[in-house]
Amino acid sequence: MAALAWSCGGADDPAIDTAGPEPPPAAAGPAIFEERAAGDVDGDGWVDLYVTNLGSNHLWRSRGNGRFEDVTARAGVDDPGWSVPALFFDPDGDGDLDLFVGNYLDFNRGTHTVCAAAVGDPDYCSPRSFAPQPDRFFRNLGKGRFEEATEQAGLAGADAYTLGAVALARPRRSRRRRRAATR
Ligand SMILES: [Ca+2]
Ligand SMILES: [Ca+2]
Ligand SMILES: [Ca+2]
Repeated sequence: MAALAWSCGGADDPAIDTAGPEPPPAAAGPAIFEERAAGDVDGDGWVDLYVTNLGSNHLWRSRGNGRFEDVTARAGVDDPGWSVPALFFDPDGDGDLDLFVGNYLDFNRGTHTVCAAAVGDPDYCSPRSFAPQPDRFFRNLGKGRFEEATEQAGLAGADAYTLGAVALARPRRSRRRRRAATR
């Protein structure tokens, strides 16, 4: 199964207001689109799409006719925090794409504050003014259903200001090479 992820957002993203120190939408309100990852999570041959947000993320399942349906709740892959990178990959090698979601920091209308620039004007606060949010790992149980396995993956407690992620795959050795290596 193929997987793909790429970045966007930032000052060039029309969805992001960079005109002043206005707070972002509340977590329950309209979300700021951050990134997306693409991969066939249910093995039906059609590439599905995971979109991260400041607020709820969304898994869009391709119906195969150019239309998508929101299966986030059914799949169990939402995250309410400020999610930025997302990766589909298969670290357990079972053929089903698992999902990593990286979270940035705890920034919403409730935690928003205005800081002062060096000249005294109101400005955005440094990222270090906010607490980092934990990353999440979701294991694909098959047919597009997931369970959170952050702790089992060894990622629990690794809070960081995550803005990017890369998955490195180790080539699988052939059965003959594995037998040779154990002799
Ligand atoms: Ca699919
Ligand atoms: Ca989120
Ligand atoms: Ca897997």
